[in-house]
Amino acid sequence: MSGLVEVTREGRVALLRLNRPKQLNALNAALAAELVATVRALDADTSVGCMVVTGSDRAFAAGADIAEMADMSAEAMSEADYFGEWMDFANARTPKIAAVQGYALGGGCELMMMCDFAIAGQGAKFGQPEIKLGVVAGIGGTQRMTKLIGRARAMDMHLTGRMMEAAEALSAGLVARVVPDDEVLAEAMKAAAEIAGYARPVVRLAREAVMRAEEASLAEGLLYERRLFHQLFGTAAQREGMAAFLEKRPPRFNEA
Ligand code: CO8
Repeated sequence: MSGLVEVTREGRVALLRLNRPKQLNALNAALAAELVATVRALDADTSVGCMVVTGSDRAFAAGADIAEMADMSAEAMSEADYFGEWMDFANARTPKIAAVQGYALGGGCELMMMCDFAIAGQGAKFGQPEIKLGVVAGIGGTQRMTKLIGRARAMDMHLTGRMMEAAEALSAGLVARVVPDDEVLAEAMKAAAEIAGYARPVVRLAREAVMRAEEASLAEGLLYERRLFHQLFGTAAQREGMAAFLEKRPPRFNEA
């Protein structure tokens, strides 16, 4: 690991900080590989209940590294399956919260959307400016943004390449919460600690069920959710959670 992603732990929460601040955390192949490998390892670690992904004050990430990509050919892109490994980031079963300050552009906005939800600062700016570079989004921007904010708004973003301010991103549904810039990380860590305090297998199923809504028909999704609900009865988490409520005490999960 070359330090392009700094990892720190606070209890059951892992904080991942992108560490190319001078390049506004532009995502080059080395950073991408390190971030994906880090997430794979943390996802397999049963002592991790939630991850927070963040950048610097100026930028969450200003996109894929333009200098690195500029001279590449289609053949080289395809041969390297450039950014193909991001699927493992998106599919990690441990929840990931994006804590966003400053720019989240291009691949940076896509990275944010690969997290399960985002908490942004009031000064954050979002965009898919690839059109200005003569390309289109490449790690899910046209797909995930359209699911999140609808076709009209996604078209506006991808066809004009304009930036969206935090207040608009909140009302559009691109981010879950907007807080003052200097409170972003604390707010994200607090939410992550809350999630990590719940039963890990149940958190994973809840995440999976919500993600299923993007793929399945309503009838299939409802059935899937109901079956999960049924199957949780008799598990340690359900026994503890419901007993704690009835005994008027806080539940104790993840203590084994
Ligand atoms: N790539 C490389 N370097 C970058 C990037 C980037 N995306 N963004 C910023 N930098 C560098 C700048 O070159 C500059 O470096 P230097 O100091 O050596 O000149 C440094 O970061 C600081 O940037 P600026 O001086 O430009 O700072 P400003 O405050 O003036 O501007 C902006 C900030 C508006 C964010 C501006 O830097 C900018 O427009 N950046 C590019 C944003 C962009 O176009 N992003 C999309 C990139 S394409 C993409 O993400 C496609 C993803 C899909 C790929 C999938 C492949 C399969």
